[in-house]
Amino acid sequence: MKTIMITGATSGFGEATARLFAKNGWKLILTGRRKARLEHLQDELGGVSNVHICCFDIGHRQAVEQAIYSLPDTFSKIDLLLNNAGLALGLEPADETNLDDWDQMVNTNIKGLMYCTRTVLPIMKQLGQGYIINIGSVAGNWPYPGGNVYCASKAFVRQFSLAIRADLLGSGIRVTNIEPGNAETEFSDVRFNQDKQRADKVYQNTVALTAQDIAETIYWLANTPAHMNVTIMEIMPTQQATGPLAIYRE
Ligand code: NDP
Ligand code: 8X3
Repeated sequence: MKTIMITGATSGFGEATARLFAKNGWKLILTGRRKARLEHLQDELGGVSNVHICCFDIGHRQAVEQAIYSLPDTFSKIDLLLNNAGLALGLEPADETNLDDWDQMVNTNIKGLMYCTRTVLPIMKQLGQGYIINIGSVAGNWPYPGGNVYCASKAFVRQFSLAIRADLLGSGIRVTNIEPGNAETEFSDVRFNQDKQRADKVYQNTVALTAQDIAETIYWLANTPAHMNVTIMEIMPTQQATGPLAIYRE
């Protein structure tokens, strides 16, 4: 029985992935800050023998280490780490943004992902195999107004994924960066501080990706042969594309 550790399993991509992998017989380590949601998922997806939950803020290094070092024996062999927890806060131009929001995006999207990776890698190295799937974003490739630190944090995720692959050559450990475009989850509720009307507009009159689309992609990747590494995977809705470069005119 294989084990997947999913950061940010309480909603969106992480929750859909937890459901899909549970359905296919995997054991789950689920993390997030919302304890009630984690407990609900544990009950629903197989109870304590199949689902281990860890409630912590991923930006706190000691909390990450404590959670991983204290895994029960039956969950300690992690086959797949899904570094998914992340968020965007605000869409203001760089000179107007809230520095606390910038700190939180860096702490979660960059530092949290670093801490989980660094803590889990020795386990995989010892096993001589493993798979790290990072959730980047199109925002890491295609900057947009108001994206500032969010875009930069996802560019970090892309380059970090590529760089650790270089370190891991010969280890049997695979690394993929998935870069989704517009997907309907709680992402925009969080970005716009629970302003539902503003969040809903992001998905109005278009067909966005779903959390299930991304979960199925992750499941497909997990089942590719061990000799094959999909390095980068950018996925947009059909109804999304890049725009032209902007020109300011007097
Ligand atoms: P959701 O808001 O639905 O899910 C985000 C998850 O991250 C939640 O489970 C949340 O759990 C967790 N999380 C956020 N901050 C922390 C923290 N400090 N500590 C621990 N967990 C945290 O959004 P998505 O499912 O859409 O987002 C998942 C990932 O996908 C993110 O990295 C996002 O940047 C990325 N992404 C999203 C896209 C989209 O359009 N939706 C497109 C491209 C990438 P909790 O609140 O319980 O802590
Ligand atoms: C989420 C997609 O375009 O809103 O990463 O930044 S976008």
